[in-house]
Amino acid sequence: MDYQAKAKQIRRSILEMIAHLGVGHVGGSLSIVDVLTILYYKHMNIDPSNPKMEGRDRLIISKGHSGPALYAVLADLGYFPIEWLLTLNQPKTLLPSHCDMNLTPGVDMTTGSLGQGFSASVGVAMASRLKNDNAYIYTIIGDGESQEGQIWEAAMFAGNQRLHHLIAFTDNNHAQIDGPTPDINPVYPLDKKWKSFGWNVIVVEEGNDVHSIDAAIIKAKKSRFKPSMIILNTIKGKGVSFIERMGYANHNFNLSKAQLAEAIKELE
Ligand SMILES: Cc1ncc(C[n+]2csc(CCOP(=O)(O)OP(=O)(O)O)c2C)c(N)n1
Ligand SMILES: [Mg+2]
Repeated sequence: MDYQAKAKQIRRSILEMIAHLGVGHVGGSLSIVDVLTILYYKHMNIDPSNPKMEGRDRLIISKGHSGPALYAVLADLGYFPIEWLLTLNQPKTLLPSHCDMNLTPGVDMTTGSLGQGFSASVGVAMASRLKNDNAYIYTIIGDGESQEGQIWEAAMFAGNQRLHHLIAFTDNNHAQIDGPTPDINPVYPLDKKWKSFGWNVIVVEEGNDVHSIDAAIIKAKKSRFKPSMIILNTIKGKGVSFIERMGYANHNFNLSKAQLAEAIKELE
C-alpha cells in the first residue's frame, strides 16, 4: 500500500469533517495522521467487522481531542459508514469531538481529560499480559499532555512492570493550546526522562514520515523487557502550509469552506 497517499486521504477526510462542523481540533489531528496510518494499515491485529475481537491490538489516543483523526481512519477501514463523519460533534452524534469507547465502534478508550488515557493504556497492557493474549497496546500522548503528573505515575508503573508490549508515542509537535510547549512549561529532554523511568526510547526526527515511524515500530516490537516510547518530532497541522504556519493557533479554530478548498488543493 502507498501509505503516504493513504495519509493524504485521511488528512482530506479530517478537514472535510471539521469544515462541515465549522470548528475543531485541526492541528493535533493532522500531526498524528502518519502514525495512525502505519499502525492501522500495517501493524495492528484488528478486525473492523468485529471491533471487540478478543486479543486484538489496541490504540488509545490519550490526547483525546484528536478524535477526528481516528474517526477518518476507522470510517475508511469500515468500522462505520463514511457518512457518519459529517455528524462530527453534532447533537446525538456517535462521533463526539473527544474519543468515546461507548459510542464509536473501534474506539478502544474514552479519553479527553489529558493524562488519563495514558494511565488507562498501562492498565490495558497489564490486563493483556495477565490474559497472556500477546496483544500490542499502542497509545499516543501529546507534548503538552506530558506536563500532567498522571503521565509520570503511569510511566513509572509501566517501567517497573516491564510492560514490553506497550508501545507509546509522544506527538512532539512543540505546541499546546496556549502557546509553544517550550515557552509554557518545558517538558524536555523527553528522551532522558523516559529512559530514566525504565523505558526503551526511540526518537524519530521525521515524525511525520510513515517509513521512519514504521522502522521505529519494528524496533520497538523487539524490546523484550521494557515498554517503548517513540518520540515523534512532528509538526502541528502537518500537511497544509497555511495551517502549519499558524503554529499553536491551529490547535482549535474555525475552518471555513474557502480554507477547506485551499487545503484540499494541497492534499491532492
Ligand atoms: C486535564 C486536562 N486539562 C486541560 C485540557 C484542555 N486541553 C485540551 S488540548 C490541550 C493542549 C494539549 O497539548 P498537547 O498535548 O501538546 O496536544 P496537541 O499539541 O497534540 O494538540 C489542553 C490544555 C484537557 N483536555 N484535559
Ligand atoms: Mg502538542
